Amino acid sequence: MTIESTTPPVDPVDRWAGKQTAPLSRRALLRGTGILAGSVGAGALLAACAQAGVTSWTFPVASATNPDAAAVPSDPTMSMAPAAGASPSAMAGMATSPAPVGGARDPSPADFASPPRYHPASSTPIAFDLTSNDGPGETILISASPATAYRSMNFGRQVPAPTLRITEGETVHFTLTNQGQMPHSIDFHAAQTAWSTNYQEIAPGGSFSFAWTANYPGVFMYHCGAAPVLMHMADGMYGAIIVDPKVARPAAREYLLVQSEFYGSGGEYAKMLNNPPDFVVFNGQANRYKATPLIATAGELVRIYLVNAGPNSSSAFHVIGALFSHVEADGNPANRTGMRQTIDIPPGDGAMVELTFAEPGTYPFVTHRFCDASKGALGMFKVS
Ligand SMILES: [Cu+2]
Repeated sequence: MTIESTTPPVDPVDRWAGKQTAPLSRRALLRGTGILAGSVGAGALLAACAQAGVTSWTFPVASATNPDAAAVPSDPTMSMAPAAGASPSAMAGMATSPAPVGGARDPSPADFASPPRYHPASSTPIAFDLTSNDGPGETILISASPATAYRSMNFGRQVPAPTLRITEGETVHFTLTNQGQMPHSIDFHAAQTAWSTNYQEIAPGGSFSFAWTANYPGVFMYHCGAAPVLMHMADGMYGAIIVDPKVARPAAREYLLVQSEFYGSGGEYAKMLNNPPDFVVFNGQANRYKATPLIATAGELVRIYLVNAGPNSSSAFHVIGALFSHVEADGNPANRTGMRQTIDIPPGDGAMVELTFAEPGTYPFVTHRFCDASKGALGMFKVS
């Protein structure tokens, strides 16, 4: 159900037949929206280069005149390799505080891993408003050590985007306001609505609203679907939706982890196409919860909502030293199964796992695809 629009969506046929078959750089996108021509200094920021027929762009190293940009290490994976194999005792206290890098900010709030709380289903629509953002002010710190900045595109000026938690049967009244310099869109995996009606691109400065109802419980991804989708997703335009079942789950200590990949320093479409990523992260920053472990108590029920935003790699989620007592594929109680050790979450999917730590100690969590864990998809539970 479309409610209102201040700018008409881009024609869906143009969008896929045209833009999708010819990879677009940010430069091309900005030119298309008329931003480059009227933007002083934009040309200096966007240093385009052609590579194997695919255009990508990077931004220059930090300087006094361009504090938004930041240097990117030549091989950011090298200094992260020991994490997965180190002993728990050796890993405790290895935290490094994120240092400012050319104005880069933390990707998402410090408490992002603690999802919004369950609420009983209401007949009153849930308002969920997002802004879409891109451009020079959206540089985030995707790794604290080595300090690495990334020029993001995002919803709500954070990566991952704000979490939507609702209850099965509730209706969401959604508005996207595009504050960026290029078209953006929305795609709620929890919704059942026509792509051609509600998931179309919104021009810069425009806004668009529609309502949808969560008919199924689960853990879902949402993301921008503007072309090229790969770039908008790899640059940070994704978030999580938790749809609780009508009958509330038992009380537990709850966490949310969103796995995703980063390629280069932002907007590097050729790298996104070719793999592999430079960083694979939980909740927007490599090794974030090695620096600040998630806490739990031995014997209590711990529930983790998981989303793999990808855009390219599967997650093999595993907690070292623990077993999942129950798993729900897609986070749906209809898919509930018993004990599992490692669960596969393809890009664009979600899951829910429950576990109980047997005794106090430190328990790493990883994707058991260890090339990705070694690139930052590693965190710790500190269990008292
Ligand atoms: Cu977008």
